[in-house]
Amino acid sequence: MNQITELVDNSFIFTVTISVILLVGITAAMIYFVFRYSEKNNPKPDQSITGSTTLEILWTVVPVLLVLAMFFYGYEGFREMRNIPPNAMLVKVTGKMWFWHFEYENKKTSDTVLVLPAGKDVRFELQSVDVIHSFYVPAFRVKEDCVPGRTNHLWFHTSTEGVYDIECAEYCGMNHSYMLGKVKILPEKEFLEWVNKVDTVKKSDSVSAPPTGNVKTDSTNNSQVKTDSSKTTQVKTDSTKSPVKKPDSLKVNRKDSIKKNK
Ligand SMILES: [Cu+2]
Repeated sequence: MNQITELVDNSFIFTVTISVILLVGITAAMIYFVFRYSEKNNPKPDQSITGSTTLEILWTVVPVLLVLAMFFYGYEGFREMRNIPPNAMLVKVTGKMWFWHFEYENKKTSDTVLVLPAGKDVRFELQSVDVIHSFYVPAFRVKEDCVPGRTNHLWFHTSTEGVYDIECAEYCGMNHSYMLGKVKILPEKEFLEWVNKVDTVKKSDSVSAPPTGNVKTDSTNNSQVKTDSSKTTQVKTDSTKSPVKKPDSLKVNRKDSIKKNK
């Protein structure tokens, strides 16, 4: 169950429902009044209504209650987003003009594609090396700025396997609109194979030190995930024998994007 998604959706549906009811109600009342109290129908204005304390109280109290209810639902979601589970696995996210760089706890790195295990809590430390970016994963209803010189935090629960979009939600220069990425959620076993595999492909513009030690996805569940040194032999050094397909096919070709942009 993804609590954040549910809370954000509830808050959104609640606010939109109230807004639609008010929009329809106010528009209908306006149209009715235009005809009912037109000069043509009422040549002599009715002076009998001078004020109504009941109405004054009503149209003050009702909107205040509605706004408080919207705040309450919004706050519920916000509180959940700030309440990072202590056992969550860590991924460092760096925004860079114009791509996303991810670093796992064992120093494994990945550009553009964020690979995660299914059914886990993952927390992110967000940073930027140049300008303000905003790490946005619509499927999980989370968005947080990456600000140079400070670290922001974010977390979500990776419910089911699949591929989801990552976007930059803060205008950050010429290729902002191409600053896209993917979250690729794999079964835990496949994820561990991927994350503990040594990168042999050197990337020119990123830090690509080989992984050091195995990543654990849950400090309480040790059934599959091990952190003890006896298992470090699992770290693969032979890239030719890897059964796991590198997720490079998902990479956004930035050069192509730039060309298309011209
Ligand atoms: Cu950006």
